Amino acid sequence: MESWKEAYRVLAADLASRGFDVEGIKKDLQAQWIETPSWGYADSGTRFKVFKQAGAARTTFEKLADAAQVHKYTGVAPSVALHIPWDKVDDYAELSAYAASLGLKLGAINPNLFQEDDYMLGSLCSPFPAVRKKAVDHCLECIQIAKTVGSNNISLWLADGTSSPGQDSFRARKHRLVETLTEVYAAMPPSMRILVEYKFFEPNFYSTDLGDWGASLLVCQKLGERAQVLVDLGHHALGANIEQIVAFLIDEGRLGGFHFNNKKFADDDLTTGSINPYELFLIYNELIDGALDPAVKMDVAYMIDESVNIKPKIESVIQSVVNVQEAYARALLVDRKTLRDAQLSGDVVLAEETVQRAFRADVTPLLAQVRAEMGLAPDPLAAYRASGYYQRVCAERGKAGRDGSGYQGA
Ligand code: RM4
Ligand code: MN
Ligand code: MN
Repeated sequence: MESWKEAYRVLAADLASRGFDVEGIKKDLQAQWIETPSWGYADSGTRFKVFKQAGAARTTFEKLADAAQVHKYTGVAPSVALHIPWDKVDDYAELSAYAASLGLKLGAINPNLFQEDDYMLGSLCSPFPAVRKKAVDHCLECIQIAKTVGSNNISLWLADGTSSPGQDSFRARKHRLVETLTEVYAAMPPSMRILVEYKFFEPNFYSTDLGDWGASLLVCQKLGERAQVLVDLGHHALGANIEQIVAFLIDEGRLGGFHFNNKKFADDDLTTGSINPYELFLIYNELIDGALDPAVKMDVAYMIDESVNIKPKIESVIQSVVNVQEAYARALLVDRKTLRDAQLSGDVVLAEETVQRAFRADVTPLLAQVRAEMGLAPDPLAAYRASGYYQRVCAERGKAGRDGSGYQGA
């Protein structure tokens, strides 16, 4: 018998004896849905250098083929987010049909409003009416694309801000933003929503028009119910309590989605869970707490937003998906009754221990069992590595390059 099976038997027996519904936990884990980013499969880098990798996807079609590998081995990554114009194609219906042929759906459409000269002073907040119109038109084009590919999420990150004190009026920019986004919002069909991301700095370093969750929430509240806040884990100052922000947004019915990644310093876009898995777990702890509250309405899009610069891209995305699964699995093992009783009796130590006990659990055998029941191999990364896909695409797409074990020579 494979060793994880015995470990699973012991874990399941322990959980059942502590009153957990093991079958329910497995169902929750099987229903998990983590969207991966098209841009995670293509070459990317820093402002210093892009190290081109053999095997990196060169076209949107290749990005989808790679995303399909992540779904094939994890079973929980069935959709792919697109960035327009990075993923511009002539025929979106054809792209959508190709995705379907791979067992994928096209997910959030991200309008790119930060790479043209016209946007030097901003896009939706620009002082120039013609530039604002151009930015609105691009968002409207993205709404059309979303309709064509059957996606219900427009995911907006705004690079707008100012670089020098006095450059522009903060309040005028705020008014322009609400005005332009009102036009965008009005063009969305009732099934569609806009996810409004925030980030505290960069590319502007004096002010950012959507700099924190408060600014995003405020704008969403002005737009309407189908405007919700998107939390990118890299977009906060060091030390910010992201799980509390998540809890507040859940409570207001305005948590629209996540961009999962991890940071050491700022918007580092590292593999999710690679730096601070405890934070990711505590976020899932709040998500489950919200999901269990009948007074709360939640519809959250779980997406990865990473820039895979050094590691082989598909492997890095698989690592992220698995780390997100692990965080969710651990958070499902929090003894909620003990936690609540400890909180209400002021037993701070027991409350913390209850949370930490779940975090310390080894959920590998539980996830292996979940995968086995989905007809998957117990270890997605090992199964992907054994498949030979990477070697195949390296041969097809480029010169000899890297594999997981190091540089192979040019
Ligand atoms: C931003 C933000 C957006 C991403 C762009 C490229 O920092 O995270 O979500 O689309 O980068
Ligand atoms: Mn993001
Ligand atoms: Mn970012």
